[in-house]
Amino acid sequence: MSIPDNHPRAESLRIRERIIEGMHEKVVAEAGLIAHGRGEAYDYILGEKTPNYAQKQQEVAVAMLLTSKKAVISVNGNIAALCPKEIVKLAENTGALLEINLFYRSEERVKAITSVLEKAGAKTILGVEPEYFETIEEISHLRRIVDMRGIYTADVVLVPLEDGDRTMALRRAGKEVITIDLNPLSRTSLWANVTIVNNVIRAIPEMTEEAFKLKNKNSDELKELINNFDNYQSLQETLNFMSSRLRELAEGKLEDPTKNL
Ligand code: PTJ
Repeated sequence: MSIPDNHPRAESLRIRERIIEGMHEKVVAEAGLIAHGRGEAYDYILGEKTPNYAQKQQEVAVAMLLTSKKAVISVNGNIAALCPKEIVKLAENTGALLEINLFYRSEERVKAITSVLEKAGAKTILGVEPEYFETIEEISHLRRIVDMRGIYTADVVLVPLEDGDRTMALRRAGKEVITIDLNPLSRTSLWANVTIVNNVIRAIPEMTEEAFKLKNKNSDELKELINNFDNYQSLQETLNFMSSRLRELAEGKLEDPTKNL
C-alpha cells in the first residue's frame, strides 16, 4: 500500500508496511506483527528518538562486540524485514557473524530470510546448513537449533528483538548477551548483560557509527567501558527516563493539536 507523504505518521506506517510485506513473503512470523505493535507503543514513550541513556547502552554493546573472541548477531524475521542492510553493515564493521535463529522456525522462513540477507550483501550466513546444527538443550523450543560455528561456540551474542527464555539459557551457558528491546521490563531485558532500550531501526545504524568511533580505542579502554557498565542500573535509568517523560507530558508539555481548529 502506498502511504501518502503528508500523513502525520507516514514514516511509522512505512515501517509497518515493511513488516506486513515481510509476513506475506514468509520472512516475518505472524506473531512478529504483534511484537512490532508492542514496540511501537513503547517507542511513543521515548518520543521516537534515541535517548542519551540508549547511546551509552549502544556504546557498551559495541565495545563488547569489538572485544569478543567470537561475536554472533542472531537474525529473526522482524530484523530481516526492518533493517537487513543495516544488520549486515553492523556485522561487517564489528567482525560479528550473522546467524538465522527463529522462534517460529520453518525451512520456508529460513530460505526467505537467507534470500533477504543475501540481497542485503551478506556473504556468510550461519544457521542454515543442517550439517552444522547443534542444540542448546536448555532451550525448550526451536530456537535451540544453533550453528556450531556460530552461537554454539560464541562468547558474545546479540539477540535483537527477542523472546525471553533463550537469553536466560544463553546466560546459563556462560555467554554474554546483548539485546535490543523497547520493553525494559521484558525477561530478555532483565536477563541480558547489556540491554539497549531503543528501536532497532535507530539502534542498529547508530551502533555501526559507534563502531567507527570505538575502533580508535585500545582494548583496555574498551574493557573499561564494559566493566563500568551495570545493566540493572542502566534499566533503572531507562525507567526513570520513561516515567519523567510521561510526568512532563502529564504536567503540561502535552501539546493540544486541536487548539487552533
Ligand atoms: O522471527 P521469529 O520466528 O524468531 O519470531 C520473532 C518474534 C519477534 C515474533 C519473537 O521473538 C517474539 O515473539 O518476540 P516477543 O516475545 O514478542 O518479544 C519481542 C520484543 O521486542 C518485545 O518486548 C517488543 O517490545 C520488542 N520490540 C518490538 N519491535 C521492536 C522491539 N524492540 C526494538 N525495536 C523494535 N522495532
